Amino acid sequence: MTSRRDFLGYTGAGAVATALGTVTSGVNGEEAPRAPTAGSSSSYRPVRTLNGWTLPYTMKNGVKEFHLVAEEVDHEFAPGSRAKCWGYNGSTPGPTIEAIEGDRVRILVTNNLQEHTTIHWHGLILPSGMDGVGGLNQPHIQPGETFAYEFTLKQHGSHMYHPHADEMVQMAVGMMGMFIIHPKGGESVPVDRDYCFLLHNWALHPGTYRPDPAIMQDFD
Ligand SMILES: [Cu+2]
Repeated sequence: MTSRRDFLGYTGAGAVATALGTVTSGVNGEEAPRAPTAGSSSSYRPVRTLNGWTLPYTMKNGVKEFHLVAEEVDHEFAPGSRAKCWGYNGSTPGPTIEAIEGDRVRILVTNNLQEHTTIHWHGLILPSGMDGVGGLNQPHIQPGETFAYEFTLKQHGSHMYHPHADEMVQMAVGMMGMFIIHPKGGESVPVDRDYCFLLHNWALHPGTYRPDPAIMQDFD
């Protein structure tokens, strides 16, 4: 697995475009490193999600608590080009979750869709019951329900989250987001700016208002 630190080392100051890309730039950023918070062991420079945003959290007894809401979103790809997609908290991709290696996180997931869902924390080392595969290590989150995921971050890196429930449909229509975990003790090289973005393959046919999930048949 490529760690976040390794990834920064590979890319240096150059531009990079991958599904989970991070870009560093030589330009002096205006954003100050974030001060340490209770329960966190280091400061970090907040990542900027291109065409996206970072999910706020609240501290609850040393746990960073986030709240994702799975729901339909009216997404505008370009001026005048809109579609009915699915995402989280009103956007696709969903908001970026940002934390520090060693943090204890609780992520409440409310399902406002009309079918069941889950969230799988792709690539994260965690207890099986938190891995988010519906019907395997947890019951599906039914419409109207909220499920609490809670685990300690045992690694750092640029990761993503997505459902493991009706996967081909739910991912094809936009259900995914990024999960950035900063290294405990800071980056090994100074970072002026830190960007992340998520690429996705959409199929929006003329005369339709919903993305075509069948396009995912070709994804591998
Ligand atoms: Cu995955």
